[in-house]
Amino acid sequence: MKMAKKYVFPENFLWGGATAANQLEGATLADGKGWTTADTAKYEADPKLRMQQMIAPMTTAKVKDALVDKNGLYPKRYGIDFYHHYKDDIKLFAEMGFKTFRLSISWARILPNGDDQTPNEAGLQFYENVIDELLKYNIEPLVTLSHYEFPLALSFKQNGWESRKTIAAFEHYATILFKRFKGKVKYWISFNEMNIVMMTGYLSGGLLDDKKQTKTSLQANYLAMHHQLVAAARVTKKLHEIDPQAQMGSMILRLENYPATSKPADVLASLQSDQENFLMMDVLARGSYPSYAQRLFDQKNVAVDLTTEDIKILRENTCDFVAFSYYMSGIAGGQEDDDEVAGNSSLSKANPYLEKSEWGWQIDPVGLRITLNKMAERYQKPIFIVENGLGAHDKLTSDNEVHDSYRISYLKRHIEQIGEALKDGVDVIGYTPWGCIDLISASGNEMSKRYGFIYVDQDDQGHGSLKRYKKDSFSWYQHVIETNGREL
Ligand code: BGP
Repeated sequence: MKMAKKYVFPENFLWGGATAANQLEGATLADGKGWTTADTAKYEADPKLRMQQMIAPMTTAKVKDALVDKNGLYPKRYGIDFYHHYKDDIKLFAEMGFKTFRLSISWARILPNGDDQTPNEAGLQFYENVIDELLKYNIEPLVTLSHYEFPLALSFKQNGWESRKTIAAFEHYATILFKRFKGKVKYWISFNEMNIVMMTGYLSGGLLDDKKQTKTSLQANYLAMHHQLVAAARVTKKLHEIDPQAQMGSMILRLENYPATSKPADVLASLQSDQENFLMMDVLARGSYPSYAQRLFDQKNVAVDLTTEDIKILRENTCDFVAFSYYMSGIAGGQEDDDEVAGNSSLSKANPYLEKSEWGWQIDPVGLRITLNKMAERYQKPIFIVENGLGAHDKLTSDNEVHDSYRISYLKRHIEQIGEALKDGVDVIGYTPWGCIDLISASGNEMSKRYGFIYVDQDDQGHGSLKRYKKDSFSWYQHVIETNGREL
């Protein structure tokens, strides 16, 4: 192993890995869990079909038949059966030396209809078992309350987060968890990539009539955004009341969009792309809508129902740390008639200085350092990098090995930049690469797009032994953690 130059990772730096319930657990309807939007995302592209298939009663055999293929397997988004493998999987995380593990809780395992008064004990017990197993190895659980899923019954009842009533339902759900896991879970995240609710209206917003980018749906998406913001602040308040030692983080998907050229209009486009990207974090980390928000809403022809009480709750309950996912950078501006289009960002433009992943995501480690510095200045709060990584087609050899040097190279270059950001004075508290064990891809690539240090034998159709194998990156990451980032 080549000695790398010394970095400055703090002794208590939280190295680990990240996952989400609906991409990991499997056991879709086990032990009383209700349907979620993620379980039915197969139909997202065709709302009419979704409505036909999913209208209540949703747990009838007919609906189940529609969702289960002829081999009895759920066709997609149903995980790698962590539900039944969690002990073995956590043992592997511990072997790698994880200090933290990011998981999400499926709301519908706790409250099958989203707003039941009494929780489903079996669901709570499952997460308690997982959390206890992590603590057994001194691994800090980092728990996301809502990661790309929503109880389907509540979508039908009140169109998900478009309804203000969903705030109270979410607060009730979160309160149950805070009480149960008090003293056990120190780090919480309210919503995964909350700034993406504009694009994932159905999946994370629970919006049944999300028609994407149409005028009507955009309005619903912005209402969903505002209600999630208020809900995030409310649960922050609740958490601090119930467990003062615990911390609540807010999380966004971070995309650095560089100006296409040094033309002022392109630089402005890049600035405006940042504003749109940071909007929700600005509210939750600074306590109020930023100065640019109104103009943005006017341009999009949307409005939010901000009340006096919302203003107060947002102001008094800012998040404890800021968190983000980072995979790539993009380009803003560069259009022909740039005066007219300034403010739009174009992700389709390629950056000639960067290579791309197999999925066309532009690999940009320095962009991570830039983002860390920007967020440090903007928020002045501890920063947690809760997703990063390379999705790739991995190949299991006949000796059950996976030679993923490309993944090691990607992660090494990003960790180097975290080291540089630490030297810049940025308070980075942890790093949890995405999909530390192979799981279902969120963008519909099933199992083909893998991120893990651990290979899982399952194909896109859900067939396979589900056996776990260590990839080359497993021992590499183990060494990184062991040397606290000094040897990469
Ligand atoms: C993030 C999501 C994750 C995850 C990751 C990788 O946006 O929070 O859930 O899946 O992206 O995306 P993909 O699986 O599409 O490669």
